[in-house]
Amino acid sequence: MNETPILYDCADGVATVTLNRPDRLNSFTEEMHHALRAAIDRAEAEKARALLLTGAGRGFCAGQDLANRLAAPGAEKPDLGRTIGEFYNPLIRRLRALHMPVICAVNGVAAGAGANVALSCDIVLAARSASFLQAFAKIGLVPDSGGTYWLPHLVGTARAMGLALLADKLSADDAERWGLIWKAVDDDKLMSEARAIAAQLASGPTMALVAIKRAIHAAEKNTLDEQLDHERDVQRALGASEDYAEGVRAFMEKRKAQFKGR
Ligand code: T3D
Repeated sequence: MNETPILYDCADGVATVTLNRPDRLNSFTEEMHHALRAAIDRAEAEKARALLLTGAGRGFCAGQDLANRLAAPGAEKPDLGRTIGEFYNPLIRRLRALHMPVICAVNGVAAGAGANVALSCDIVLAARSASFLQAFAKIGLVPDSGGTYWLPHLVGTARAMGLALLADKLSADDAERWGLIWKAVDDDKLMSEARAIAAQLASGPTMALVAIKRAIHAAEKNTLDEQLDHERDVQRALGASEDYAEGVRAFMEKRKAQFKGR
C-alpha cells in the first residue's frame, strides 16, 4: 500500500496532481478523496493557473476501490449515496467550476468513476494504450460521477447507451474519433504533450480561459439568444481586464503577450 495516495507538485503555474495507488489501479478510497481535495485546495492557494491530473503506474483510475464494498452475507448494505454525495459529486462539480483550466492525462485504463472524473476535465488527452470503461453495469450500478451526463452530451444517445449498457472498453483512439476526448497520443508522448498544453494554458489569460470553459458549459442548456447575451456580458467584463489590454498591446507591437491572469 502506498503511503501517499496523491502526489502534488506545482511549478511555473502548473499544479500536477497524480493519483497514486498504482497497485489498485489508483482506485478511490476515502483517504484518497480527502488527499485529492487537499491537493486541489493547495493548487488554488498557490494560485496555480492550470491543473494537470494523471495517474501513477499502468492505470489512470479504476473508480471506487471495490475491496471496500465487499459485504458479508447479511451484513448492513453500504450507503453508496453517502460516498457519491460526500466525495464524487463535489469532486466533479469542483473540477468543472475550478478557476483554472484542468487537463487530464489518461495514462492507462480509466474505469467506473475514474472514467467520469477524466471526462469532467476541460481537456482530456489519453495514451494510445489507455481505454475508457463504464464498468458500472458489470457490478449492478448506474454510471455516476456525471457519466450519464457526459456520455450523451459528448457522443450522443446511441453511443452513450452502448457504452453504459454493454460496459465494453473503448480504446483511446476510438474515444478521440467519437469526440469523447480531445486527443489520443503515443504513450511515450503523453506527459510531454500534456505538460506542453498545461504550460500554454498556465501562461494564458486565465480569466478569459475560465470564462471560455463556463460559456461552453452554459451552452449545454442555453438557447442561442441566452448564449449571445451571456457572451456580451462576459466580453464586457473581460474588456476591463489587464490581460485584454496586454493582448491588444502585444498584437499591435508584434510581440508575444505576457498575460498575468488578471
Ligand atoms: O461505492 C461507491 O461509493 C459508489 C461509487 C462508485 C463509483 C465506481 O467507480 S463503481 C465502479 C468501480 N470500478 C470497477 O468496477 C472497475 C473494476 N476494475 C476492473 O474492471 C479492471 O480492474 C480494469 C478493467 C479497470 C483493469 O483490468 P486489468 O485486467 O487491466 O487489471 P486487473 O488485473 O483487473 O487489476 C489490477 C489490480 O488492481 C488487481 O489486483 P491484484 O489481482 O493485482 O491484487 C485488481 O483487483 C485491482 N483493482 C482494479 N480495479 C479495482 C481494483 N481493486 C479494487 N477496486 C477496484 N476498482
